[in-house]
Amino acid sequence: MTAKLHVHIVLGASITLLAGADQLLGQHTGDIAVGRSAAGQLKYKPFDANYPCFDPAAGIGLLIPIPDPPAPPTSWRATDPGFDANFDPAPEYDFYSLAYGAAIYLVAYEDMTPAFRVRYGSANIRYAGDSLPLGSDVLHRHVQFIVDCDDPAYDPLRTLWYGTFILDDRGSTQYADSEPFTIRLSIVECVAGDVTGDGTVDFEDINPFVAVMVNPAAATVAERCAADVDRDGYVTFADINPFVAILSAGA
Ligand SMILES: [Ca+2]
Ligand SMILES: [Ca+2]
Repeated sequence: MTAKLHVHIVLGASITLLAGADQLLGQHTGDIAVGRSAAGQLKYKPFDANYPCFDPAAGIGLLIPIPDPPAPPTSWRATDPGFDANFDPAPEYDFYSLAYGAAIYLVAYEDMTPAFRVRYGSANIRYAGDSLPLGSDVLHRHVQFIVDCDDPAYDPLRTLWYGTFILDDRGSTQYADSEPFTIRLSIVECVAGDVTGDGTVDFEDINPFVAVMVNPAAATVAERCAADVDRDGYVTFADINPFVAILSAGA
């Protein structure tokens, strides 16, 4: 009864927000294409179906469990997406290759989600301002994205971790910093809103969605992932409007 009441309130109140919610459905592979604008600001290339690359605005990376024997896993890790400056220029996206002399760093724009870090060699990114080197104008580097299950701040109810970064040129080319961008990684693949897991988002997903929101601990990882429609890692009231937006779009 409570669940049904919630949904009626939501459907009556608002079918708004997040016009781009369906963008977050994509689970892209490939590397992040690193380049610059014509004006000399570092940037990544958006996803292009003809020349696929990983677009942080639309893609979600996949973490895999690393079990230190005996199980359960003590960390989740990914080495994809990597960073690659060797993509072709794409003037239609104002995307151009880096020039000789560039020295590109990945810098945390804000603190990363708890228990999450990025590592390359001995360099770690956890907090705002932390950085690690990506390389030169022809860089192609796969850093490690790590979620530490032994960290006291690790929350097993979370299905997705993220960090917001900028690209910083410390070389002679002196390109301007990129705009901040967020890289998201999930421990499970799912279609946002498809809580029943049958491949479509429809009214049959409403009651399961509400059930996950009311008691996320009782749901499976796949159900929590699907119900986390705004992809911030948790199932909360903030997921209601984006969920309704997907339902409406499919209706
Ligand atoms: Ca479904
Ligand atoms: Ca959420």
